[in-house]
Amino acid sequence: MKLLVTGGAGFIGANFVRLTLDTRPDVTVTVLDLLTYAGNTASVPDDPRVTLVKGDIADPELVDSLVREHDAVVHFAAESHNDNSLDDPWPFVHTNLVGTFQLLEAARRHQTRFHHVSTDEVYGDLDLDDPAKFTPETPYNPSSPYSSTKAGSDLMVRAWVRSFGLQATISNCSNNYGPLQHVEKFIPRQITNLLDGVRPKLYGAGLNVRDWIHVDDHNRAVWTILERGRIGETYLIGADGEVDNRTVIETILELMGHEPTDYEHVADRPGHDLRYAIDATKLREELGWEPVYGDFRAGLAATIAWYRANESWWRPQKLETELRYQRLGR
Ligand code: NAD
Ligand code: TDX
Repeated sequence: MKLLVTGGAGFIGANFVRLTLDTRPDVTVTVLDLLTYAGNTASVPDDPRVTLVKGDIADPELVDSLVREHDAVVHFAAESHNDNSLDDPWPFVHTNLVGTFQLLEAARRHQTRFHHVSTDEVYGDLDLDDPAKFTPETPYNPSSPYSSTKAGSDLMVRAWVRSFGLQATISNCSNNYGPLQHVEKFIPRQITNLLDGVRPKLYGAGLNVRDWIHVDDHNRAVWTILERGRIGETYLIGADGEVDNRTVIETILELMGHEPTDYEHVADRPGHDLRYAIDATKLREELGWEPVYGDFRAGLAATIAWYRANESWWRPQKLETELRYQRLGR
């Protein structure tokens, strides 16, 4: 099988390529990635079964020629950081909407199996005491330029399935953690701050809840859906990992040998979503997927160990990232 993986030099896509090499000996992978600030060639395995093509998913000729040569597309490429989308929404419109459009058109022309990777943020947020979780029936209600462009891309995929018979599936996953995540994101930012002797930064009061899942559990679910998912269906991916941000920071501090209170409060994110929570019943019952990483604390400890051991991977991103946060006042 020849697989085209967009965004395969980013966090989740690169972990997906690694998992694929480890578990699918019959698959070869082409990574299509623009290598933006978030893409890293060091994340793409140096392996004869992997080819890296540097290019834009919004480039119609390039996308057409690549999709034509592959059996399936797994679409991870996106502008993915909420804080950046509040600063400058345009790259989000370009990549998440126009880029997804060009991929869908190519997949339509060549009748190529397509899996679209999306986020739980398309559903907006939940109150802290709401017993409900997001389900595939929850109405779309995105809050940020990031989540609104992801929502738009999901809706295009659904329309291309219905109008053109595109062989597509969609997954909406909760917050991922694990190795190879850019240091702009919450968990790696705090770990690498501490390694640099800088106090972790908590937005607002830190009561916001995220539903954490290990990146390998997400990617195993993507493979499950690619192989056994019903065409046209949306599957929510989550591992019942709800934790508030303050507890995450306190746990990181403790695991790294600091006082759990040794962090600072910084300005809150405008429009900050309060809580995300996924009901993954459909994925579990229909496709038999189960997460492997049950213990968030153990997963965090392993992630801390990875950042400690891989400073050469994250160091080149760190200064620029913190300068950007300084400008945003966070
Ligand atoms: P990331 O920012 O780490 O990686 C994105 C990759 O896409 C980068 O390698 C970047 O260079 C590439 N890219 C950006 N614009 C491109 C373009 N125009 N053409 C080609 N490549 C381009 O993101 P991530 O965290 O790995 O997220 C991957 C996908 O998973 C995204 O679609 C995101 O919405 C979704 N998702 C992420 C999370 C999470 O917690 N990180 C959770 C749920 C869903
Ligand atoms: O320094 C920080 N301090 C802080 O308190 C940062 C960077 C974040 N936060 C908070 C904001 C969020 O409540 O931590 C939480 C997680 O923040 P992010 O890592 O920026 O993730 P989030 O905004 O929840 O979105 C993530 O999950 C869903 C991914 O970035 C998205 O791509 C994915 O769709």
